[in-house]
Amino acid sequence: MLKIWGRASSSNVMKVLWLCEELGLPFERVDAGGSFGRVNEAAYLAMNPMARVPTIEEPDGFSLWESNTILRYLVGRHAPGSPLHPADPRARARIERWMDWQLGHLNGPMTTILFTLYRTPEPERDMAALARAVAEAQGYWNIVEAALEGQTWLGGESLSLADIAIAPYLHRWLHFPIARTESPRLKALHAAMSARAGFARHIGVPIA
Ligand SMILES: N[C@@H](CCC(=O)N[C@@H](CS)C(=O)NCC(=O)O)C(=O)O
Repeated sequence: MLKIWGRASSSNVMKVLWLCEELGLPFERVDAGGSFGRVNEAAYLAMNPMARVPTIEEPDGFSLWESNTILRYLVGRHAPGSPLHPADPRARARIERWMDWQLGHLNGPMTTILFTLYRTPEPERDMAALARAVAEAQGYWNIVEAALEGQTWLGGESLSLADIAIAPYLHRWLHFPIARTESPRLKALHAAMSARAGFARHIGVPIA
């Protein structure tokens, strides 16, 4: 059975868990990272030299790290040509750009907000950095809000890896105790995600 190494509270682990549910793929999740440690043990580092989560491990010993690469790999292996990650180059590229954008742009300010509000004691919080991160993230979410005009899903007509890659961050953005611009299309996307069992189980949970 597929083994997924990583704590359930990790956004990057959450993406992989939701995809496995969409694919109907049985898996065993093993706690690692954060207070669970393990990521600096030699056996883990041999699979993932970045000492981060998630890492997937298949029964024959094949292992892989980088969450968005894992998403692409699992669709390619278990549901090639699926609308989750279609074969058509243009349809695929429209989805992949949001995956790269999530990693290259959205991730930074969203991590700052999470760490400031949930991982740092109140007296030690850098509120100026928090304000800068909220402003930057708001700009990025405005881009998503505009892109959703006339469509429910981010990458096209149906659920795709674009949605799964941004899902943990969308859930957090809409639930962080911060001031946000009204965003009806983001809320509609979140509602559509919430109707999927895998999202509800692994992502639509209290922020920790
Ligand atoms: N680009 C990597 C980032 C992986 C990453 O930074 N994961 C975080 C959790 S979201 C982590 O491992 N943090 C350290 C830890 O949990 O011990 C990916 O998408 O997989």
